[in-house]
Amino acid sequence: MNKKIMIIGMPMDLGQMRRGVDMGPSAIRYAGIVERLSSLNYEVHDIGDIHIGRPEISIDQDSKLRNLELIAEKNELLANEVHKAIENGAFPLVFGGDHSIAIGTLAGVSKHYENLGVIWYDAHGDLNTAETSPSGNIHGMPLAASLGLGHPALTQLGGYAPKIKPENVVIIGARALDEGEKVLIKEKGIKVYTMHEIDLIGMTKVIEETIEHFRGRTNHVHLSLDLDGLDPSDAPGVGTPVIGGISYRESHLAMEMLAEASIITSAEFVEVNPILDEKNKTAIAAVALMGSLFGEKLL
Ligand code: 5AB
Ligand code: MN
Ligand code: MN
Ligand code: MN
Repeated sequence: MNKKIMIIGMPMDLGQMRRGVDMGPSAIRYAGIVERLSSLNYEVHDIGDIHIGRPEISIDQDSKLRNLELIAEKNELLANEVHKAIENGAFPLVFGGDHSIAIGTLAGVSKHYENLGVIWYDAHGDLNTAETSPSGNIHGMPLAASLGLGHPALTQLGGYAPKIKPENVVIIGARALDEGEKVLIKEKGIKVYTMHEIDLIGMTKVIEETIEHFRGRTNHVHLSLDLDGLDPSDAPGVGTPVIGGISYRESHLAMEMLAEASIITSAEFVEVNPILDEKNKTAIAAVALMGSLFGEKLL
């Protein structure tokens, strides 16, 4: 794996309605991420946070999307930093913020690769558009937007669309898909491991198959890890918890196998909300998972 890591904080909470997720980057730093990665002999550069400020929240009158323009504008800033990190030969590691930040991360990453793979580790599909969204919350739309589906302010971020192709996406941990998302998954033939498959064949096989799916297709895979992919008992500090999730141990195994295969070339850890958390448990879990993703061994 790339020995240089660029940490980028994206303290944006505009993609949903529960305040506090803007403190995610602080919570992850407080849980010791820089020390953890440095001890694994990485050259870690923390560029700090993208400036979000305290903008007035607004609803786009045409689309009913909450904070559409702001999210697009702030994500342009993130895309630029992610792009710069890759240009500088570093692994971009982004901390959210709600999952709407993935629109910016992917705009920055996919510019560099013809066939970027994406692992979407999440309880949700994040495949809504303005038409299918039950909430108007943009954190439920980043995967659709990156596939080129949805409002142009989101899909055209960075000046090009789509960022990724449906055959290069693997969703892991899904258990709360909206009807419109299910239709889209079938229509586009997106590979999804719901909790049903994880229970049935086990995380080992799920990750083996995922790695196999990307082999020959791409050498660059982005990991977009929403902490609500984990079970709320292991990661309570998230805005949209769903019971029956992936365990802490299964998640470690997944990260270790991905590290072993060394296919991940960029990552983001999102939806950590310290206000909803129990003694920073969720940020601590995120840091431990990043340790495994970057090659930490038990022995
Ligand atoms: B998250 C829901 N599908 O669109 C919607 O946490 C929830 O980034 C979205 O995965 C959850 O509002 C978004 C009901
Ligand atoms: Mn998500
Ligand atoms: Mn989610
Ligand atoms: Mn959420």
